[in-house]
Amino acid sequence: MPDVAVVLWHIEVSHYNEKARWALDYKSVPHELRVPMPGFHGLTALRLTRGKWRRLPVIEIDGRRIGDSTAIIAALEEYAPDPPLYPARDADRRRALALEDWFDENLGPEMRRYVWHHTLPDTDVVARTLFQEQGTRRERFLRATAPVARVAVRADYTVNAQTAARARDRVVQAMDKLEAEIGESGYLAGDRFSVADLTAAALFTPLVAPPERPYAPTARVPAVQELRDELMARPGGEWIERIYALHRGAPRAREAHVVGG
Ligand SMILES: N[C@@H](CCC(=O)N[C@@H](CS)C(=O)NCC(=O)O)C(=O)O
Repeated sequence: MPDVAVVLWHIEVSHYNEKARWALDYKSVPHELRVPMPGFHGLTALRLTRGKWRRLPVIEIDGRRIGDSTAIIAALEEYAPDPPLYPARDADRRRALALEDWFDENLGPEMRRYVWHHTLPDTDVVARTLFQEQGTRRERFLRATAPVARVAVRADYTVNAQTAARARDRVVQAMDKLEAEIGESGYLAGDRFSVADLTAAALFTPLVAPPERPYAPTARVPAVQELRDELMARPGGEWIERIYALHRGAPRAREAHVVGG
């Protein structure tokens, strides 16, 4: 058992993992972050959740293990209710949860498809996307397994030229949706920051990359840079930067890298 009440197993660059990290930091919950070796993410999640869930993030709260960023935020909302991420008014809460779900289902997988399709052929950029620190054991492991990992990632997330082209359109459509949904208050649901704003902003990263976003890649391939520039120049890109500047807060975690989960 870990020696802190809350542990998050995560993937640094991942946008779904950023959702969970942001919620923990926003609520000022002291926690520990653990990182499996590349290639062991799924096995770690399966081991932690006794075969129920094969993705990260997975959180441990007082001995309970929960997978999926949406379920993690729901659990944190009970564990540390203040400040809330769910709006108080019923109608606003329903809207916030529906928008969280929409961006989870429609933006998250398409963003990942586009970025991996263009980045996977360049192992140097993959390493600088996944890791802040170069020359580590993790990086050597990644480089040694890159040819197999490329095939596995493409199969796992259905990444190919056709799905990537469609993914680009869908990411742009998600930005259209974001811009259409921002209310007069400047927020997506009600008149204050909520899980809807956190989700939309987090899932556009690290492509749209505000300085407050932890674990931003240190290199990008041209196709990724081009979409990033296009999105950042839009009102929705400015909104994401503003939301990060106003609400991201400083990381509250103790880091503990683990090998093989
Ligand atoms: N809907 C899930 C998606 C989580 C997810 O897709 N995680 C990916 C990273 S973006 C993952 O764990 N990939 C590694 C693997 O499956 O081995 C959530 O919101 O947490």
